[in-house]
Amino acid sequence: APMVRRQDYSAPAYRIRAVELTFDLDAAKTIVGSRLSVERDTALPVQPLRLDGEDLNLLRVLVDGQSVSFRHENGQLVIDAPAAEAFTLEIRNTIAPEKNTQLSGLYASGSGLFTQCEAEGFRRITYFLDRPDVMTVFTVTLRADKKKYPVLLSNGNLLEQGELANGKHFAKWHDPFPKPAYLFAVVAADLVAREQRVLSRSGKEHLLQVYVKRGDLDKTEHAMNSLIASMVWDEARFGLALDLERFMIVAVPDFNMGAMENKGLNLFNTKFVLANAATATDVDFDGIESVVAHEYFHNWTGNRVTCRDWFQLSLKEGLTVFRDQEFSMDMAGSPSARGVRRIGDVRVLRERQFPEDAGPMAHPVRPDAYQAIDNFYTATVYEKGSEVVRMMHTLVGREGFAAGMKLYFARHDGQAVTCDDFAQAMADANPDSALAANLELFKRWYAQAGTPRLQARGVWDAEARTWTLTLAQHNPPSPGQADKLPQLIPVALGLLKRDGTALPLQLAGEAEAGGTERVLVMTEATQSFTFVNVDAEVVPSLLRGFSAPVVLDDGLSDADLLVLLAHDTDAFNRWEAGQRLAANRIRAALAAPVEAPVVLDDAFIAAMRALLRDASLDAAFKELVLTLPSEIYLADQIEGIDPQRLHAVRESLIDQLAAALHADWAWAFEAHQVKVGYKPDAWQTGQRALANLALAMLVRHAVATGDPLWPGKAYQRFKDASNMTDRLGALEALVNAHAELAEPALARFHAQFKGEALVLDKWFMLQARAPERDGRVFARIQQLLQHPDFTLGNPNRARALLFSLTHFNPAAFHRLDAAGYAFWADKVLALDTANPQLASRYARALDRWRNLAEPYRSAAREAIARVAAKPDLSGDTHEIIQRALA
Ligand code: B3K
Ligand code: ZN
Repeated sequence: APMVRRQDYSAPAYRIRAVELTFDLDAAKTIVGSRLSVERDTALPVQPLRLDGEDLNLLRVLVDGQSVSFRHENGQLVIDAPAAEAFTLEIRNTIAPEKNTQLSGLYASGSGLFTQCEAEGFRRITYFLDRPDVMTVFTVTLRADKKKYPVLLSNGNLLEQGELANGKHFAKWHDPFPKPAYLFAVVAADLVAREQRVLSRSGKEHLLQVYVKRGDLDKTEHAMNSLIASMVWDEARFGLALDLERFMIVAVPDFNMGAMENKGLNLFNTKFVLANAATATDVDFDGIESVVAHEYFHNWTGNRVTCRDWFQLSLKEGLTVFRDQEFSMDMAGSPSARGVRRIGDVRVLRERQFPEDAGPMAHPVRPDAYQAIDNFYTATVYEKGSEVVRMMHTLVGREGFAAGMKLYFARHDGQAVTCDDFAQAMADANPDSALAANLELFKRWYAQAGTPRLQARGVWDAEARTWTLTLAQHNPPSPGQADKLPQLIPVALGLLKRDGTALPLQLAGEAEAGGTERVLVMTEATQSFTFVNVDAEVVPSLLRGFSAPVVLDDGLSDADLLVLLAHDTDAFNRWEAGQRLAANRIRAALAAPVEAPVVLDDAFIAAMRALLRDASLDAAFKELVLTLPSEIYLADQIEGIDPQRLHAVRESLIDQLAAALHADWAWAFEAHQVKVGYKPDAWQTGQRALANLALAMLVRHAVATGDPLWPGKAYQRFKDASNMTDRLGALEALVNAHAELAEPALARFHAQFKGEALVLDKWFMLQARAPERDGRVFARIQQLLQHPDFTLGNPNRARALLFSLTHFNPAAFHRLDAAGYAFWADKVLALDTANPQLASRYARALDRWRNLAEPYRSAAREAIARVAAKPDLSGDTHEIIQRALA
C-alpha cells in the first residue's frame, strides 16, 4: 500500500451537504441506494470527483437523474467533469455482509447486521468522500425482514416506521448534526433494550437505551448507570450536555475493538456492556464504566469537533482518554482511590506504550505517515496522547483547563480540526501560563516519537543551606527521527526529610516557602533549580503522579526508596518506590551468575510486610504495592532480555514473598472478606483484589510445600463464591500455582458457564495466561485450539487464547525451541486472510524482537521473515511486518 503523508493534506474539492441512504438489508446481499447533494468548492481549480469504494458491486451512477460516464482508478470511482457546481449524485450498489469477515463496513454478527465505519469502513458500504473533514447530514431508510430483524437503528432521531409487504418493515432515521461518514452506523437485529428517560440540567428530556440480545437484559444495569454518571459528570465538569433526544448503546458479539462512538448510536463489544455479579469481575465492571464514559465523551470530543485528517487522531482519542481517566478518578472518590487509578493508568502506559515507543512502530502522537490507518489506533495515540493532554492540565490547572475546553468549543464546534487547534485554544485561554509561554516547545510532544529519559541529581550544600536539583533530558532516536530537540517536561516534586516529613519548598529568589509540592517546568536540555533553607540531606520525590511520560533516573539508593515507600504522601511515587526496589533486586539477580540463588533481603521483606499490615492504607493500594513489576514492563527496561531467565527470577521472588509473609497473607485473606452485598465500588474492589492476591500467595506456597490446606480452601471458595471476582480469583490461584485441584475446578467452571460467551473467554484466557512451568501452559494452549468452543472468527475468543499467549505470557511464548514463534507466524497468516485488522494487531507481538537475547532474537527474526514471505499479505499486516524487519 502507498504511504499517506500528513504533509500532503489538501482540503476536499467537493462537499457532500446531505445524503439520503436506503438499505434493503439482507445478510447475503444488501442493496444500498445513496442520493448525495454534492457541491464543488469553487475556490479551488476544477478537478474530478473521486469517491472512495472498496469491495462494492456497483449497479448504477446518475448525476442529476442522467447517466454519466465514470471510471475506476486506484480503488476510487472517478467522475471526470461533473457539469454543475452543485448536483445530485445517485448511486446504487450491493454488498455481502455475511461474507464480510473483516468486521469493517456492514457485517453479520450473531443473527444481526452491524456496521463499523471508523476509520475507513464507510467506503465498504457505498461510494463516498470517506474522509473526516467531509461532514454531511444523513437521512437513512432501512428495510428488512421484520421477523429476522425486528430492530432497525441508525443515527439521530426516528422519523417514521411501519410495515411493508412480504413480512418486511422499515424505519427512517434522521441525524440533524452534520457528521463525517466514519460516525455513521446501522443496526438490524433481534434485540431488546433497557430504557431510561433522564433530564439534563437544562431540563431537556433524553431517552437512553442499551440494546442487547434477548436474555441479556439482566446484564445491562451497570452500563446504563455508567452512561447516566457520564452525562452528569460531563455537564458538571465541562458544562457539556447531551445534544440528542436519544442515545443508544448496542452490544455486538463480534467486534474488532472495544467500542465505537457513532453519533447517538454507540456500538460496543459485548465485553464492555454486559455484566452482572455472577458473570463479570470487578475489572470488567470497571472496564464498562470507562468505555461507556469514553464513547459518551466522544460525542463532544470527536463528534461535535472532529479530526481534519487521520493524522490528528489523538485530537479526539488522547483528549477523550484523558476525559475518561478523569471521570473514573472522580468516580473513585477519595484521594487514595484516585492514586490507585493513576497507578493503573500509568501501568498501562508503561507496559504498552513505552515498548511501542522503543520499537519499530514508534511514531509521534501525531504521526507523519502511515500505510494503513487502522495500525495507528495505538497506545501512543491514545495513552501517550492522554498524557500530553494531562501535562497541559498540569500546566494550566483545573480551572484553566476547563476554560481552554470552553474556548476550543466556542471556536471549533461543528468543525474538523487539528491537534494544533486544540493546543492553541488551551494556550489562548491561559495567556499567563507556562503552556502559553512555551507553546511551540510544548507541541514537540505531538511531533517527536520516543520516550524521553530524564536524569535528576540533587546536591545539598550544608553551608549555603541549599539543595540544587539538576535535570538533564535525553531524547533517544526513533525510526525516521535521528535527532531530537529538548521537550517541555513538567516535574511535580516534593522533598522528604529522612524521617519522612515533608519539607516546605522555597526556590532561590522566592520571598517565602510555599507548600510542600511544586511543579518545575523544564524547558531546556539541562536545567538546575535551587531550593533554599534546606537544613539537612533530603530525599526527593520526583515526577509525582507521573507528571510526564518519561523514564526517570534519579539515582536514589535503596535506602532512599525505602523512605519514600514508607512515607511519601504521593500515592504514585510511594507505589513506584516499591516497584523500583523490586526491580533492583530482579536486575541484580539477572546480572549474577545463573547458578547463584536469588535471595530476597530482609529489608525488602520487612518493608513489604509493614505496608501490607499498615492500617491506614487502602487494600487496593496494598494490592498494587505487593504485586511485583510485570515481566512485560521489566523486559522493556532491560537490554538484551532473556525472557526465560527473567521469568525464573521473578517467580522465585514471588515464591519468597509467599513464604516469608505466609502469616501475613493468611491474615490479609481473612481480614479482607467483603461481608455485604456485591457492589463493584472502589472499596469492595480493593478488598477483593487484596484477598485474591493473598489467596494466590497462600496456594502457591502450599503447592510448593505439599500442604493441602489452602488449595482445598481455594477450591471451596471457588465453588461457593457469590460473585465472579471471587470465583475467578480462587480458580486463578489454583491454575497459576499448577495445583492438582485446578483441573476439576476448570472442568466445573466450563460446565457451569458454557452458555456464556464472555465467561468462556475468561476460561480460555486464564489458562493461556498462567505462569509457564516446564512448557505446560504452551502445551495447554495447543490443546485449547482444538476445543469445540474455540474459534478464530470471534475476535474476543481469538484474543482470549492467542493474544494471551503472545502479548501477555512472555515465558510461555518465548521458548528455546522457537515453537512459540512458529505458532505466532501460523496464526498471523491464518488471521490475515479473514481479518487483517485483527491480524496486524496480533502481529505486533514480536515488535521488540531486537531487544531479545540469543537464541530468541534470531529465531524471532526467522518467524517474522516467514510471514513477510507470504505474497498476498494484507496491507495492514504488511506494514507491521515491514517495519519490524526494517
Ligand atoms: N474510535 C473508536 C476506534 C475505532 C477503531 C477503528 N479501527 C473507539 C474509540 O476510541 O472510542
Ligand atoms: Zn476513543
